[in-house]
Amino acid sequence: MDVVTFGETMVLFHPSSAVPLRFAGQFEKTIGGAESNVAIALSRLGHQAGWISRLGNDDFGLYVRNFIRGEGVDTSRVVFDQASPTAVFFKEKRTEQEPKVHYYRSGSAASRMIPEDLDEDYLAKAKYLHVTGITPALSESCRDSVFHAIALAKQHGVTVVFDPNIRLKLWSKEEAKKTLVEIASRSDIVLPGIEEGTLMTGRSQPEEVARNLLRNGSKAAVVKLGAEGAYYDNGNERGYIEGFHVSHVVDPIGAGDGFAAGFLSGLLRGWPYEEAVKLGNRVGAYAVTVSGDVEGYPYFDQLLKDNEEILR
Ligand code: KDG
Repeated sequence: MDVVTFGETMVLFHPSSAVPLRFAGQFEKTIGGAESNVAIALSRLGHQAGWISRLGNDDFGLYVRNFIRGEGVDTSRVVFDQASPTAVFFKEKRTEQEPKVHYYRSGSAASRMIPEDLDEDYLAKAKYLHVTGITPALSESCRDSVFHAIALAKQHGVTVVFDPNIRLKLWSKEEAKKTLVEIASRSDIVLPGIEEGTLMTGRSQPEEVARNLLRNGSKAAVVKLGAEGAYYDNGNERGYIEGFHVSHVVDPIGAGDGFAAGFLSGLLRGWPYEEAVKLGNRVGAYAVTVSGDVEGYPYFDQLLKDNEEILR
C-alpha cells in the first residue's frame, strides 16, 4: 500500500432542497468519512490506498464497504461489528451558507474500533499512515487505536500524516486541543486548516502556526488557507502557494481531504513540496464543485486533460 488510513465512514443523506431538515422530504444517499475520502481520492489519482474501519453488520455497512471497494480502495481489513450499527449523517443545505451536518453516530460500530483491529504487517508495508483528529473524538478505544497506529508506524519507518479535522460537535475545544497537539507531536507531517492551527498553537499567522508545529515535534506542516491556498514549512523549504480558482463553490465539505490526497499524491510521485502542495490545492478545489464529499475528486488523467480542455 502507498497509504493506509483508518476512521469512521457514514452513510450520508443529502436533502434535495435548502430547507430546515424537518421540512426536507427527499434525500440522495451517498457516503462521507474524512479518511475514506482521502483513500478514494488517492485511488483515483493512481495510488494504492487501504482503509481500515468497523462497520455495522447491516445493509448500510455493506453499502459503505462496497462503495469504497468499488473505488479501488483495499477494504480487506474492515471489521463487520455484530453489535452496533453503521452510522448515518444528514447535511442541511442552507442558501449562501456552508451546509450544517447532523450526526447519528454515537455508539456506532466504528466507535468500537480497538487497537487490535490494526494489522501490524499491513501497516508496516505502507509508505504513509494517514490519521485524523475525528477518530480520537469517537471513543476511548478509538483514541487508543490512533496512538497505537502511530506507534506501529514509527516502529516500521512509515511516515505519519495527521489532519486535525476538528469536529466540535464531537468534543470540546479543550479536549480537542490537548489530544490533537499530542498526536501532532508524534506525527511527521501535520495538515491543519488555519483555524485548527490557531486552536492548536494559539497563533494566528500561518508562518507562526507552522513554526510552532515544527517546534512541537513534526517535521513538516502545511496550513490550509481555503480559497487563498496554503502555506508550507518542512524545515528546509517554506512558502505560500496560491489557491486554485473555482468560479462557483457548491459545497466546501471534502476539500481538506482532497487537499491531503493531492498533496500525498505529489509526495508519492517524488515531487518537491511546492508542487505537492499545488496538487493538493487543485484536488481540494475539484471537491468543492459538487455537493457530495467524493464525487468531485479527479482521476489523474482528468487533471491532465482539464489542462487543455476546450469547452466549445
Ligand atoms: O471531511 C469530510 C467529513 O467531515 C465528512 O464527510 C464526515 O468524516 C466526517 C466527519 O466525521 O465529520
